[in-house]
Amino acid sequence: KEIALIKVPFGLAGARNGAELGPDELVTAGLKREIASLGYRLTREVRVDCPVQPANVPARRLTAKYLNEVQQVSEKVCQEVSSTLEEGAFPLVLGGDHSVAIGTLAGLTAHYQKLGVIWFDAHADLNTEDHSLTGNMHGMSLAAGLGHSTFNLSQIRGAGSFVDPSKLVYIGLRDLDLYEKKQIRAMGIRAFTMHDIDRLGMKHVIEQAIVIAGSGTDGIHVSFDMDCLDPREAPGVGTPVPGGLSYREAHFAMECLASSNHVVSMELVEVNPLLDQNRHTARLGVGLIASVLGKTIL
Ligand code: DIR
Ligand code: MN
Ligand code: MN
Ligand code: MN
Repeated sequence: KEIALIKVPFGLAGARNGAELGPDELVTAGLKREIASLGYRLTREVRVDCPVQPANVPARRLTAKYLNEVQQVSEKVCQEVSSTLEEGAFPLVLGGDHSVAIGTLAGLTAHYQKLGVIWFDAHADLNTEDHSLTGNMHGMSLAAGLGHSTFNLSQIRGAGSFVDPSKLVYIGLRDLDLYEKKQIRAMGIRAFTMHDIDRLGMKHVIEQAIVIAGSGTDGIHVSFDMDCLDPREAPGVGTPVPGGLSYREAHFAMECLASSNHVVSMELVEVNPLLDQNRHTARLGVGLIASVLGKTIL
């Protein structure tokens, strides 16, 4: 059992300052201790060099803010994820805002022909440069992964082919832009919204998600935006939305993923220490990573 820790302190594509502090906060909250106690060997630990806020922010409203910075970071993350997979280790990517997923997906698709993806999020992150209402690229990362935006995986050096929408599953959605709703329907993406979780229960939802993302694929990538959780559980996120996953729903989903043996990589993003209370969100993040890596109650 070998794991690589890829820390990506990048927050320019989020809605608020502070997500760039996420990787260090997760380590402070005990991440490496948890990983070690589960019997993993840390074979690589990198801190991707990320641009920080330039002194002069352009006044004109850009359709995709900090596009060049996102591209730079994506290429570095792609490289680290690729090398990790070549070495046979499990990539654990720590954000940063959710735009870091572009680089993760680039690296994963370089290695895996058929990648399953489970995207835990309150949001769909399907906006493009032309449709985003905010210009924040953390809301565009899956559009880039699917090849639906002008800026997409094909612009990342080293990336493979686009993510297959039929192997993608959402869990936790509850705040979508009109364009994103249309896209989900048009592509026929399996989306388990909070309504579906209320109706079906997390047991059914995660089992279905594992079937969709895990059968006929090379494995499942878990992309975990901490804002999928209810803000009472995880207040330290840039865009909290009421009515999210409970502590146990999230842990149960991670435990089921672990016992499926299909998970080939994970990223956990959007931990914002500046908005957190008593390190609650970071500690929950560490616990959820531990559950994916096989920690059980007994
Ligand atoms: C919104 C919010 N749909 C946007 N997206 C967020 O800015 O595109 N994604 N918060 O995590
Ligand atoms: Mn997200
Ligand atoms: Mn986000
Ligand atoms: Mn989100």
